[in-house]
Amino acid sequence: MATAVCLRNVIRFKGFTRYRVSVTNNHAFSTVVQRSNLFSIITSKPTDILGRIKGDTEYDLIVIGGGSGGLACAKEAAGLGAKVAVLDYVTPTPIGTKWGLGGTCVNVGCIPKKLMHQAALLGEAVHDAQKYGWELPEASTIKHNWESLREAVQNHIKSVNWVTRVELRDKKVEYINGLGSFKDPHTIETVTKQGQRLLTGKYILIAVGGRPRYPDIPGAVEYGITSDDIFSLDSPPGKTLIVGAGYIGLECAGFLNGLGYEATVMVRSVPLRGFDQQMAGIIAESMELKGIKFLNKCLPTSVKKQDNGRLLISWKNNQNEEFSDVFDTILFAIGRKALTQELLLDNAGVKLSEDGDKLDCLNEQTNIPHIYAVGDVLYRKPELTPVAIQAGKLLAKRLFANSQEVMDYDNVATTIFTPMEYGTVGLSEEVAIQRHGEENIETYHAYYKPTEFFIPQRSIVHCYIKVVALRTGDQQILGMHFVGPQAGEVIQGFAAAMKCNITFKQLSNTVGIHPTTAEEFTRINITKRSGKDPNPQSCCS
Ligand code: FAD
Ligand code: NA7
Repeated sequence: MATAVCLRNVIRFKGFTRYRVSVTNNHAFSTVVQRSNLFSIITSKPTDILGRIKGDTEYDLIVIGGGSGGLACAKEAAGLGAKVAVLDYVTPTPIGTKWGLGGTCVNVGCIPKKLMHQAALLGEAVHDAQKYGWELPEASTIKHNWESLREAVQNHIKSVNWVTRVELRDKKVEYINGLGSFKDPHTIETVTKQGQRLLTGKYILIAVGGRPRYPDIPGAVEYGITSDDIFSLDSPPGKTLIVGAGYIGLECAGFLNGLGYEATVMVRSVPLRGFDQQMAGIIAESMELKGIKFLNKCLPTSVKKQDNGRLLISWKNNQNEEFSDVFDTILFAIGRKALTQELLLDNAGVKLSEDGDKLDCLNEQTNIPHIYAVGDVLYRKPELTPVAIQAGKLLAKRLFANSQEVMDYDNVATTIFTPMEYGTVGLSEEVAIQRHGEENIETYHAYYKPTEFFIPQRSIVHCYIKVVALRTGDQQILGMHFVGPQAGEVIQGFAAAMKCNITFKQLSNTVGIHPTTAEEFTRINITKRSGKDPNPQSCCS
């Protein structure tokens, strides 16, 4: 007797094709066949109430989180023939900001940040342009329009959201707009507009990233905003207090000031703690010179809304002295928490890192062997988009293409897009000294003047580079640091050289490209130890 069957899904994997067919009598035939031998049915298993094969899984991979890491892994895995579902859901911020598919980087991180930074740089360039002969209206009459910038940035983001969805569809990755949590180690529960869904996966990837934290002080959540809100703010931010002097705090302060808003940074300890502190000092100094104020060693104590709508912020310094001032916007950039709480990890037996909300993994594997994690949710790994992407892709290859390659988290380059940008790869000078001893470290340094600064007579005090190397042999380079224009573009190539263990001898033997700022690394020759003046003698010496 012929039985009517419904082809539920098809998985191509390593030369085999698996056809899963369901029949009406609560049984399913899971067939694993060589492509040439289509219907040789090997097993017949009972199904559960949802029609899933008991003991089997619907998806090869379920990814929770459609950001940089999750999407990279999902697309790579699908390309290798795996059946993949991606869940992505954005909980609105306290003031109601929400966004589309793609995660932090695209919507409220790297991309809008870089665009706003560029807008700020253009403001400076307008002034330079006059010196280069452009006949423009009187500089003081040139105004920036926040609404136009916000609209341009948001339009770009929406186009990226759209392209991301199309890409997933093309690659046959199922996108589910729902918040995912564990029901058991192989089952993810989610609620979508269509109702509750249970999905089972052979492998599960946690790629939920993080969200900004708020301090535990009165008024912070009610009246404060974070980087999640700033890029889509309806009205201009006005006079802004940025609490936090990390990567994000300094970048936000930089572009707000560049766009013409009064910006003040409240620093708890030191700016850019964890980065090379000499370079961090140079960045902070250059920002101060541009008019950004710093409130050092201070902590906010409360935020109150006045009748006129402005915000009264109170704070204390490390002497316990109290201060207050009125701002239009208060932006908290005090770090980020990983979004692990909503995952109900206990249901899967996944353990969190010792100090709270992150996942301490070895090669992205959690304590439950089939559950993995990539991106910002990882404990003590760089919180950067390319890191999440690379780890996600390599993981997919290990799971579905027999690859052995693991992610190398060392010597990851990054750039802080402050007005004077800071690009860095490898060790800070202090960590190099800590690890190898001061007597074994040679630090080369130089101030330089970019050619394009000559005509507008821009100051060079903050264009500075530093190379930290071992002292012995050909002097292996341990860290490279660059403050100046286009720092990311400059440091990227040197990051590749660092991966190849570049030595100071090789760097010095590299012929520069003239006239560029990157060539300064090939000309550097003054050691700190020598005490010689690191200021530039001439442009071409
Ligand atoms: P995310 O991109 O955050 O994606 C996680 C996704 O999962 C989100 O969409 C989230 O809503 C969703 N999600 C969470 N929980 C669930 C759940 N339970 N169910 C379903 N979905 C869920 N990095 C750089 O390399 N360069 C930069 O210049 C840079 N600038 C930055 C500027 C700012 C202001 C910020 C905030 C970050 C910046 N970063 C930058 C960091 C970068 O954005 C992150 O490292 C990167 O986005 C991390 O990717 P991810 O995949 O781990 O998580
Ligand atoms: P960071 O780099 O952790 O910086 C957080 C900053 O906020 C830092 O200056 C902290 O000072 C400060 N901070 C932390 N808690 C408080 C409280 N409670 N009050 C006041 N100030 C505080 O986080 P970011 O959000 O800037 O960047 C996170 C990542 O995103 C970054 O690594 C990039 O990769 C992208 P501290 O130095 O701890 O004294």
